[in-house]
Amino acid sequence: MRGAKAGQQTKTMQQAKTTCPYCGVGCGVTATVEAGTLSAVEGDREHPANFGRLCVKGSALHETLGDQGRLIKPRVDGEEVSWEQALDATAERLTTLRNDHGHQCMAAYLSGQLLTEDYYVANKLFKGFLGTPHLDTNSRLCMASAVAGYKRAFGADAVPCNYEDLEEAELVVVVGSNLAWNHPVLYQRIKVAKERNPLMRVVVIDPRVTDSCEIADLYLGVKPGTDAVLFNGLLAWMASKNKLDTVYLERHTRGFDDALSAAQQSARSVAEVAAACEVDAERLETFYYWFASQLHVVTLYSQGINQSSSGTDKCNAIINCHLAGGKIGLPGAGPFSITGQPNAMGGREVGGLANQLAAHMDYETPGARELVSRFWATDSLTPILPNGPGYKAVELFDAIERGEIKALWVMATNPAISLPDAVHVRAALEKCPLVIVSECAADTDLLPYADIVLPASGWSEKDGTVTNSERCISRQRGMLPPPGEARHDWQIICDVAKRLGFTEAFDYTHPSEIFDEHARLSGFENTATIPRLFDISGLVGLGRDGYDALTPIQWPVNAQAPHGTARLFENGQFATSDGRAKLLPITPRGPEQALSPSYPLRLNTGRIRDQWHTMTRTARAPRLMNHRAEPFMEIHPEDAHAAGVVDQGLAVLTAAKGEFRARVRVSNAQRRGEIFVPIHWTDCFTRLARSSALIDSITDPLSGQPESKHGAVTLAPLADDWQATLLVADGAVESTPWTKSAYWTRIPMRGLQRWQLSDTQPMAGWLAQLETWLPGAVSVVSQDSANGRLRAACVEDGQLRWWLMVGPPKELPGLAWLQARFNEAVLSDSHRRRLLAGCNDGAADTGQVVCSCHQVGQTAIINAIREGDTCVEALGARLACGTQCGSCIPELKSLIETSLVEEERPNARAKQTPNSEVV
Ligand SMILES: Nc1nc2c(c(=O)[nH]1)N[C@H]1C(S)=C(S)[C@@H](COP(=O)(O)OP(=O)(O)OC[C@H]3O[C@@H](n4cnc5c(=O)[nH]c(N)nc54)[C@H](O)[C@@H]3O)O[C@H]1N2
Ligand SMILES: Nc1nc2c(c(=O)[nH]1)N[C@H]1C(S)=C(S)[C@@H](COP(=O)(O)OP(=O)(O)OC[C@H]3O[C@@H](n4cnc5c(=O)[nH]c(N)nc54)[C@H](O)[C@@H]3O)O[C@H]1N2
Ligand code: SF4
Ligand SMILES: [Mo]
Repeated sequence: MRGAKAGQQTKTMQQAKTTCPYCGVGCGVTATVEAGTLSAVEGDREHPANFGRLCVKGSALHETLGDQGRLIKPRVDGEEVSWEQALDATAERLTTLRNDHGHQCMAAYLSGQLLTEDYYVANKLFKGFLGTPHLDTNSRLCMASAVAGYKRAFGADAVPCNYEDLEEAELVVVVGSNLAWNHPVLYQRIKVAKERNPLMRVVVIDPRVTDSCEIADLYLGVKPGTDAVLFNGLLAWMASKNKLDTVYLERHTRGFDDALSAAQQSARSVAEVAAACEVDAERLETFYYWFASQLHVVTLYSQGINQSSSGTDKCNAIINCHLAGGKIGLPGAGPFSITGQPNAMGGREVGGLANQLAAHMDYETPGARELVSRFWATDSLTPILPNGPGYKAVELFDAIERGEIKALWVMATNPAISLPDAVHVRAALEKCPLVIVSECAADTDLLPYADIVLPASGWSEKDGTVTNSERCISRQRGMLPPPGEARHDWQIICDVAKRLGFTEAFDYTHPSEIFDEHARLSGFENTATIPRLFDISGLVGLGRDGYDALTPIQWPVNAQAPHGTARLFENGQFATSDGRAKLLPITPRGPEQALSPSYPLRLNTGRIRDQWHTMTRTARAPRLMNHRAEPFMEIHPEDAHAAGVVDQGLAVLTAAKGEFRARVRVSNAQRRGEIFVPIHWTDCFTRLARSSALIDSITDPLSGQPESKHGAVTLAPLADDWQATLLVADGAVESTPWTKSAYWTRIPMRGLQRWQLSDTQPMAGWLAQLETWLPGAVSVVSQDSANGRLRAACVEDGQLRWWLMVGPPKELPGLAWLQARFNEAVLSDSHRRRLLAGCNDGAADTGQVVCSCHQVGQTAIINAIREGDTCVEALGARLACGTQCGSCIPELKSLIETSLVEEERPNARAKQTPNSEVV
């Protein structure tokens, strides 16, 4: 077993410390391996990101593993081939295209989910040795505006703060982030800090009332896209109330006068800002007062700020306020961009964005190209390195569409889903002469476009490092062998590089050697001529043992800071040429995707608590499917009413270029005129519920980040003649003809798949239809034709093969009982008799799962509340909900409040959270 050094070992059980592969919090995980499987995970108590905590996704990691559903063999043109053949084909086709069309016809599209070592060699191969600048990453969709904002203000892509700052702050401003769902462990840390320090305040700024509002002292439900006005307003207010840190401004910054005058122009008074942002003026001024009167303020921001056509400006509007108040470079203070992916930061460090070169150097810095070329020894190549930046993600796919880019290698991301205007992206992929895809999962929306498919190892198999949101480098450790013939990404890249003739430069035998080179480059000629903040030269020469034993450490790590650096800019010195931070004049701009009479509703897209991106991993843990089982759209009651759609009914959103079908959730958490949809569902799981099909490919002119939060759509009911739920045992059928229905979604469960179906066409005869859909005779059936209801099931050789209910899903029994029957070797007679009822006599449906850790449903919780358990602790004592990872606590509180309010006012439906009315 590799990498198990950092843990205790017994004969049959081994433990290793590794890092969670999901969000940018970067929690330490202690994994237990028994008899060749990873049997359990727990939070690493010593890891500085989480000190033992894990969220629901992290704590289900071991349930997402296993060989099933994994890519295990390379493929070329649809045929399974040996690695030799696949690698030869990759190298030969790249060489032919390069000979015919030049270096710049080749491109790579990488991901913040690669390890730093994978990233480093990919960047080195494409920019260094293939001489093409067109290597970009999905971090473009995620962090590009934050990067550009930091670079403009500080002269480097450097996150000033750390997680302790969130605990030490007197005020935490959470803007454009649903921390409770997307960075749950950080959220928990802030919550605990707030309990310890009653003076600490939290402000949440988000158009939606999210679960993060649970800890909010003040909530500002802004009009989408108005954050720059709001922060310009703050700067102008601070100036007018003499709340500036004039000494700090004078000593450590420049650009203040211009920034202030731009702010004053766009934000003439609190009333004007409040009107523009559609928030209550008094509450807005309360926020301004709190911000201005505290020194220890952290503003934490994420995709509600970044994913905008003016995202960079929004970042700088926030940073301006911190600089103007001197709220930076101190414990508990600073503008803190929280990264999304586990290694978004590592990608930025190696230079994975198309406008970067390597190791925090870009093309604009005089001498940087030559420096990198010297280090990589590419001086004999032509060109020694590309001359200037390459295409950013959206531009890259435009260039493919134009026929300019002929070869694309995609690693660990799914542009067919996550890039805006998915239809256009798919057309480009279709056209591209050579698409190479390195991937772990056997079934994704991208794989059908691949000419060459390369099976990659995944989490728990691969070895390397990742950097989290607070610049902390941690090890991911390989504990299991990759399934089938899957190989590590770095190996695949190096094997191709060697076939292309670059043997010496890619002759690594272990990721520790790549890390060593990366660390050396960061320190290489890192002097006054081309100084870089990103310097981990202190980690050079670890050797394999030192690398395997590496404990979490924050960069810079060098001679001056051998133990790492907790906080940047403490001395007021920035990475600009004059050492001063820059304030920028910001002229706010609204979303570019315009609303119109045809598309009058604002579309917001984002994440849900228990799923990760395109669900290739989280959907493998059935319990993570229960919190939100189907694709949905969240709609304000009045918009639902106006469009004639009902809660739990089906509806369709249409945008200029795409369509989205999903179940309706009517919710007061939404503002009027705005709809929220999740980003997670793909064609592998549902019909037409890809959020990116509704988003136009409009980007921020500076960062190239798409405006994914601000689409324009129209809403209509999805007519249905019937609705049905079909449960099918895994392996029971070879084809799924019911996917011709107008609506279908597949929900993986343990040992079976659940399908929710609906169609506009009447079903002539269900029993006849079943014969064409499913093999095996119907074993039990009950029919109520007058009401269009039917239940049927098939038992073969004592095993339950499928189960069907025609009728609205709200009539479904709790599915846990049925799931257990599907997993029974031989069905007993008494169970067989109850099949159609779908439950044990008297066993009640526990409702939609709220607590994923303990699988506690909403109905059970509401019943307990009605019986007097009216606090989270009491519910936990009775049902165990909320007692493990704590992610469901906001929802529990909300259920308590709603149930109590409903008891007082039977028709009240408003979601109540502290201070959370939409203002
Ligand atoms: N469970 C889960 N966690 C994840 C992920 C996941 O897939 N699932 N993905 C990870 C990744 S890669 C990322 S990038 C992060 C993202 O983390 P977040 O940024 O927290 O995620 P989102 O849900 O995309 O959007 C955040 C919030 O921005 C709000 N918003 C939309 N428009 C505006 C606006 O104009 N102004 C303001 N102030 N707010 C607005 C949305 O309503 C939403 O609540 O999450 C990471 N963590
Ligand atoms: N509308 C809309 N679109 C968005 C967003 C939004 O908020 N709204 N958010 C954007 C953001 S912030 C992000 S980060 C992106 C995320 O979007 P993507 O990056 O496209 O989504 P993932 O599902 O994370 O894709 C990762 C793929 O890599 C595979 N994989 C996992 N580990 C490995 C590995 O080690 N090696 C290899 N080779 N493959 C691996 C997984 O199986 C999966 O198929 O979506 C962006 N798109
Ligand atoms: S908070 Fe993020 S890093 Fe931590 S366990 Fe959850 S998903 Fe993993
Ligand atoms: Mo992201």
